[in-house]
Amino acid sequence: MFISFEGTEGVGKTTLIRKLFDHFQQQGKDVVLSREPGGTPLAEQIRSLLLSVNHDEQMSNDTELLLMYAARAQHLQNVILPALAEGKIVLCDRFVDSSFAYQCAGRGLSRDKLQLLNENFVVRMPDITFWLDAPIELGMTRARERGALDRFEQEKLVFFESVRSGFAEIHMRDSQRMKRLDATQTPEQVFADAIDYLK
Ligand code: Z5A
Repeated sequence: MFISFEGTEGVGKTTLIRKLFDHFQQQGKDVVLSREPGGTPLAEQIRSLLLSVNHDEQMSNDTELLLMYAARAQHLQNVILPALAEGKIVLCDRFVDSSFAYQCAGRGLSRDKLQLLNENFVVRMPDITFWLDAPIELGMTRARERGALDRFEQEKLVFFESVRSGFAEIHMRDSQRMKRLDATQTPEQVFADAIDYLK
């Protein structure tokens, strides 16, 4: 089973994934925890490029999209597909829906570009996607207590509102795969809702 976790910053994806990871391990299941962008040494280097604010020039939106997919190709081929082939459960912090929400809905890139990449490079979609949804300000407050902001976190509220609408759009057209979780609840309640759904 391949499960991805989506949402705007600070909504509690990492917190939920850790709880589910422990839950599956306690059940004696073989489970792999990973994230995007990243998940392999090379893809983690691409992640650093993407999140770093210290560039001498502004990163273009196309470059951002292609770097996301370069990292994804590496991650899919080297981690996700082999783990699934071995019958493991894969829990992935963000996947293709983030590209639609951030690069298309957020940055304004065309859907055709994304579709081209998905058709050619995304050979496996998640079986289930949990969309953790909460008002932007709530997630921002939670995340920003951590200190230094990365290149995405420096974006304005209006950008994240567009990203959130992007996730809502995916949820509307693919509600079979994407399950919305109310991320304003406590971590325990969010976890309980996810488990209920998985059952
Ligand atoms: N990105 C993209 O543009 N296109 C793509 O295709 C992909 C990614 C794959 C990095 O992602 C950036 O990459 C991301 C989009 C872009 N940028 N943004 N924004 P990331 O996943 O590494 O970054 P993030 O979304 O900012 O992660 P995050 O801030 O770590 O959020 P989180 O994992 O959802 O939250 P958390 O770490 O679990 O929780 C944050 C804090 O809130 C923490 O102190 C928790 O203890 C607390 N928390 C968590 N849940 C709760 C609840 N329920 N109640 C109260 N407090 C809570």
